Amino acid sequence: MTFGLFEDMAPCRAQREELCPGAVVLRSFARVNEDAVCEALWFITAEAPLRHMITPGGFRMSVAMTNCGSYGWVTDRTGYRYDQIDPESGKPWPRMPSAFFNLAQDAAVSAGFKDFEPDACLVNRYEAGARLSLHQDKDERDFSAPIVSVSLGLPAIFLWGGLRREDKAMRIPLMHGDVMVWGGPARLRYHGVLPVKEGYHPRTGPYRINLTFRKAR
Ligand code: MD6
Ligand code: FE
Repeated sequence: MTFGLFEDMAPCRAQREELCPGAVVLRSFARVNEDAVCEALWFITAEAPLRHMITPGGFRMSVAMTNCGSYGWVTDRTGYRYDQIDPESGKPWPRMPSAFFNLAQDAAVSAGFKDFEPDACLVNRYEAGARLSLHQDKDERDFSAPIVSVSLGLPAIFLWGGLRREDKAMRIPLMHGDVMVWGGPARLRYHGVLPVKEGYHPRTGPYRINLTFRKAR
């Protein structure tokens, strides 16, 4: 029997949108524990500050990045790689907070991927105008693990392409708290982010933050 009394206490984890086999958007999934997630974020960026990395082609990325976990994704003139050491500090990346690890694991389970043990979390910060061009995530050793991607703060339009760069991309709006999980047959799909619009979000100020969890090694 329900009395409707606790309706607004229902976990905000209702909607799931299947984009294609292997890819799902879990709307508002990260909002259940957003205090802990946002707090942990400020510890990470204090220890390993966000920075604009340089692509192998010599361009400064408009997205500022840092990492936590055993491995961090980095790019410089020599190429892309996962590294256990933050090249800026010469120290290991900050530990992955349990609020991050648990969120990623819970989202993976909800999407049907059991036993996801992320060892890398890339933190992306978009200011107004920042974008990420179409790419595949293929620097990981093992494509059998999914990727879990958490959106915080300002909204963005996610470009969701196919397995070939020239495949037409769908446009998926991603809001604060939305989590995308993809793996299996979708693991190597092209994707990107359109330039983020100016705005202000109470959690993140003038930024969109994205956390992507991977099994790098
Ligand atoms: C972003 N995300 O949403 C950029 N990659 O800011 C990614 O590039 C990405 O969200 C692989 C899987 C999920 C992602
Ligand atoms: Fe990606």
